[in-house]
Amino acid sequence: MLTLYGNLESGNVYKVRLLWSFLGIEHRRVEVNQVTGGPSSAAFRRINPMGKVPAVKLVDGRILSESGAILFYFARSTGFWSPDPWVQAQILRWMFFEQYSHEPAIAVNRYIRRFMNEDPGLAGKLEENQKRGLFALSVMDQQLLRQDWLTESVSIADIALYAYTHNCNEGGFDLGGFNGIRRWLSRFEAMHGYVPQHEETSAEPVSDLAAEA
Ligand SMILES: N[C@@H](CCC(=O)N[C@@H](CS)C(=O)NCC(=O)O)C(=O)O
Repeated sequence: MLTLYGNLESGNVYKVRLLWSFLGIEHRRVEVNQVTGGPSSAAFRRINPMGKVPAVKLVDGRILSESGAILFYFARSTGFWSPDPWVQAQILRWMFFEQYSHEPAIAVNRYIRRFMNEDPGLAGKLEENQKRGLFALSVMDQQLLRQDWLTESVSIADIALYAYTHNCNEGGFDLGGFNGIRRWLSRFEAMHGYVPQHEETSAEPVSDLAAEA
């Protein structure tokens, strides 16, 4: 069975759990939590030298990390990817946008506000990320006012961007004025196989990473 290293709080891990849930792919999850430093531990770095979750152990023992690479690997022959090179490029375009313009502002502000007690030394960072995050949301909203999904049909780009958009209020972002995004969130959550972030999807969750490494 596939093994997923990560935790329920991580949006990057949630992307993989969402895709697998839509595709009906079973896995076991080994708890590795960024709030307690799990990804940078020596034990986890033996599994993923990049020191980040998610990471996936395939059934043949190979390890794959980086949420976008994992999404591609499991979606490549499904409807969440496309045989058309132009559409493939559009999917990648939104996924790269997520990694550079969306997640570093929106997910980071959520993390600061939820787990760092709004450290006053981070006020400037929160403010700068607020501007960058609102810009990223406005770019998504413009696209989603024109069409149902980020590309011509639902894809791993929607999964990648759903993960940190659906709970962006936790980072201080208000979706009140973003009608395109709000309708897209409802459409996404109505899909067969959708699972809320904190609902366990692992057949066999494991809490002891040391015993695994
Ligand atoms: N680009 C990576 C980012 C992964 C990432 O930042 N993961 C966080 C959890 S959401 C992490 O492992 N943080 C631990 C750390 O930075 O020490 C991906 O998309 O998978």
